[in-house]
Amino acid sequence: MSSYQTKHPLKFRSVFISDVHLGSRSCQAGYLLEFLKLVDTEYLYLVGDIVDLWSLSQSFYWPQEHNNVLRLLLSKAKHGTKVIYVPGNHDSIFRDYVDHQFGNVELRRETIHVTADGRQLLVTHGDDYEGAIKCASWLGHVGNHAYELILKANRLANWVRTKFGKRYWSLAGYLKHKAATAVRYIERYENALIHEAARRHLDGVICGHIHRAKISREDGIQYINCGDWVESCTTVVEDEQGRLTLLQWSDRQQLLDECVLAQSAAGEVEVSYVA
Ligand SMILES: [Mn+2]
Repeated sequence: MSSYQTKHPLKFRSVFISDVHLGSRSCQAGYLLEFLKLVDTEYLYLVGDIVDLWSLSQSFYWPQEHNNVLRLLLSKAKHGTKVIYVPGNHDSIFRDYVDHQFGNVELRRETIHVTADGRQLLVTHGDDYEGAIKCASWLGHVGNHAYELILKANRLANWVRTKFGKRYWSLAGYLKHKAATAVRYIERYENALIHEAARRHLDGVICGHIHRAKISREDGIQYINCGDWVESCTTVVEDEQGRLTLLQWSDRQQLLDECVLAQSAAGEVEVSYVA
């Protein structure tokens, strides 16, 4: 029935995923499973906040789908995919075990990915570089509870949209997009990471954390944010030539080639959250 069948498997050199938040009610595990099942990749980077231990400690929530995501990741690691896990702030407990190998999964505090065309990219969740911008942060202003509320509203809105056969849409993404303070916060965050890559004489940075997918270039430094799997269902992929592309996986009926939102070659591009 699905036209995915003709596309099996989706072959990439690398896939970068962040901010999945397994164990939280907002996690879009179903979409992620759907995507991961179709993917065949040499490298799979888990760029932090894969499991949401903050959320789990407040209320335990672990449906079968969330378990299936972990099982699929481990099975990929077992069957030849090089899986590199860079923990974030919501799964920071795993930072105590970095530079160890768990089964076939490699744990790193942060790491350097070398693209097929030889560029060196810093892979980090990103929360470490928040320090300087924390005081004025959007999250600081709105607070975690308000954010949770937005995510709840988003779930409700999408439930209604599904009933009417509409595509998935991100309310939190939309609101963040609208808020001027959020824009300033995002800019500061991006600049902090670009600055860090430049300081280390690297070609760019791949991060997550702020749930805002993007591929851009600033003063010759590439900024790549994987986005998330609680609102926007985005991922960054690298092909055999080293080209990095942002994908959005939010519509079951949508073909992958229609999901391609941006190509690094095209310059600065962003995911549009507004349906
Ligand atoms: Mn984070």
